[in-house]
Amino acid sequence: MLIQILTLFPEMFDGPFNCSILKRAQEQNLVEFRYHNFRDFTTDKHRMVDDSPYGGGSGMVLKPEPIYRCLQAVKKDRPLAKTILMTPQGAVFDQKLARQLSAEEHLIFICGHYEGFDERIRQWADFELSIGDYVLTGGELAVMVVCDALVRLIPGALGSDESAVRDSFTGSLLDFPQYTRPVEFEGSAVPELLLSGHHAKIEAWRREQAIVRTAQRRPDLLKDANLTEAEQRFLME
Ligand code: 6GU
Repeated sequence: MLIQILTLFPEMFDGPFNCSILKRAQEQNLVEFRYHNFRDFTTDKHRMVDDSPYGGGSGMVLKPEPIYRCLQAVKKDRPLAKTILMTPQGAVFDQKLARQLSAEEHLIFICGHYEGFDERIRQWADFELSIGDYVLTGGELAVMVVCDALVRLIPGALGSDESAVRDSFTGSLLDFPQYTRPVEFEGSAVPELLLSGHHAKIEAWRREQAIVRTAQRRPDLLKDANLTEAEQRFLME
């Protein structure tokens, strides 16, 4: 998978994209990131990427030309790449979108910055993404979140002992509680059942815990959770 990122701040990606699973996925050639600074596509001597808004008002607006030229260059040999504009006005990113995007061969992300961008930029994107209802100073951190979530879903990105199959949200349930050694710590013990070796009982307990936890913390997720009738009755009790 090739992910190309149009950004004024490519250096922001240095640390986060060179650790842990993202680093390993690149070393295994499962994903390649290329960064393009659209300031390099300006033609004026001040290399201006933004300007004041028509109609007045405070703040600066990203100009269309540098982003257009950058996008043309990036898409030249890959015209079918999906282009995604990062903006708080976009569709809110979730695990389902992460799964869909992880199956793409090639993605292009455009990071907005400053107060906004010229409206004409919108038409060059296939869709717009947000990572939630709060305002970031730019799309870079949002792209990192999106890329982290989708790269770990590429087959082979997680080791055999890390599994994306039973993640929270894959079945729309939150994770069950997990424990590791020691069996007792500061007066707090690991549930007996987990030490019993009873795999079927442990699986049943985990499923029940996940359901209860989801009902308590995120009841909105239950509608997509495919609960059995018995589980639904259990929740009503
Ligand atoms: Cl994609 N961009 C910005 N600037 N703020 C955001 C966002 C994106 N998603 C949530 N907040």
